[in-house]
Amino acid sequence: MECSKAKVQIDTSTGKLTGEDVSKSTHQLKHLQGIFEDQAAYEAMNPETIVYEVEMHDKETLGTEGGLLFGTSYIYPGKVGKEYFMTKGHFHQKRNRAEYYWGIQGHGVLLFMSETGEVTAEEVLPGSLHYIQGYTAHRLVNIGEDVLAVGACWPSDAGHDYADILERGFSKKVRERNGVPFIE
Ligand code: PAN
Ligand code: ZN
Repeated sequence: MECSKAKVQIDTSTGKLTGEDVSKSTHQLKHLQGIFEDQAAYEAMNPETIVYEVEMHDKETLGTEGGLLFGTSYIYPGKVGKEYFMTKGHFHQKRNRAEYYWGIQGHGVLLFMSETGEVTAEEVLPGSLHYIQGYTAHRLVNIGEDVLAVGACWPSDAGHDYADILERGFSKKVRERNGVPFIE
């Protein structure tokens, strides 16, 4: 029997995905209107600045029940005012869908928020594993000096609901205070 080579490769030290059905999305400051609290600092920055990128192995069509999606997110180091660069954050559209995250490179914080607004946080480091239960919004924040690379695997029918977070935000922010990150 022939044994074929895998169609996709992951560089386990960086999270980089290459091969078939790999796509990439880039999130610049101009796409993140309303996400950071300091509007004046936001407007003073170059709108082309890349805040984060997501590489995805999307073999399954979005919305396929029973399938999985796999991705690596890269959040770059930086701040808007006192607030560290972060992802938009979302609930899954199908609220009960869970997800795994794991730290690959860099230093970050993963914020979890319940539907009633309670926030908890876990430190993201190379080798940390994070289980995101259903009904829980999630956001990655880079509190380090280098890129934060985080792996993820989630159901292909989970979907992303950004509207809820855009409207009410996360009830806790990750800001720099006296040179150190603070969750408040
Ligand atoms: C991740 C996120 C990724 C980007 O793949 O989609 O980190 O964050 P936002 O989607 O909040 O912009 C995931 O949680 N997928 O479900
Ligand atoms: Zn998710």
